[in-house]
Amino acid sequence: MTYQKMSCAAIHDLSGVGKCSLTVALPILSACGVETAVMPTAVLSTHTGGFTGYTYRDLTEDMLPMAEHWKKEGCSFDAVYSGFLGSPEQIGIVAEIFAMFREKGAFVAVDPVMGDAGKLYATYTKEMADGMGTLCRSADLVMPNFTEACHILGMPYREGPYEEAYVREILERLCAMGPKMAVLTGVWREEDSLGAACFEAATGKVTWCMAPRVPGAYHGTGDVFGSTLVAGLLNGMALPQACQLAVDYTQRVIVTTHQVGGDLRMGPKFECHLPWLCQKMADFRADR
Ligand code: PXL
Repeated sequence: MTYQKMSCAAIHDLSGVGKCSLTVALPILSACGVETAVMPTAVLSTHTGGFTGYTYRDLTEDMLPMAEHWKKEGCSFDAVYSGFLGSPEQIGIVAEIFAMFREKGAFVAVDPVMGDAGKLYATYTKEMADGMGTLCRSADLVMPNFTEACHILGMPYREGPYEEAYVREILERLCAMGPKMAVLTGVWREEDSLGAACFEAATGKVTWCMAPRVPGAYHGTGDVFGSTLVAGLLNGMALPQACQLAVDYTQRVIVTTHQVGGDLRMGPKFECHLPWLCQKMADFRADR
């Protein structure tokens, strides 16, 4: 076989129960052929969405020494991908880590995880949310939902349906902050569909990537989407193709999560669809 090296450093928390962040990013990136280094920003017994009494071990102090050690060992990455962060200091540290690996050519992807449905998550203070905005400025790609994008841009949060011009305005404003590419999740015009819209500053083109909507809200699916998007780009897909694949995979995962039911806090049932995703990536690489 021909071996294509693709590598990523994933900077997210590690939540023991309730699949999200690293427990989603690592398996998806690996399944897509991406050699992945992980930097846990904190270790929690569960994620913070709907659980109470969770443990929280902050790893802020370990982050820079970990990155420095990686650098000393000669590590370089095709991408650095950050998500949920645990403290305001971590945001500055992640910016430093971006700078360290960008020098060696890394593409920087930021999912400014901090809220949903118009509200910030329990652990996010206004200071942290503002810091996330600053971090987005140093990214090549940002992928907020509407809650996060509106907070970063200082716009009031609006419920859908969303007009094309409004979605374009948000995407353009995100790229005006610095990133070359922006993806906005939770986009919809008709009740029966849901997806993401992507934008590249170089072409000025907005593409809506949609799939049939499944009722309900599913914790951790933003991380399924983000990891698949990064994996698609690392496999060489153009942004709209990677975005549509991420929407399609996330939608399949949500269908199964919805069908299985039970405690939705346990996270998306993404494992059973990994073979489908692997095949899509393999087909794409074979066609190139
Ligand atoms: O999926 C986002 C996320 C990641 N990590 C932790 C979270 C959340 C959302 O609540 O609590 C710890």
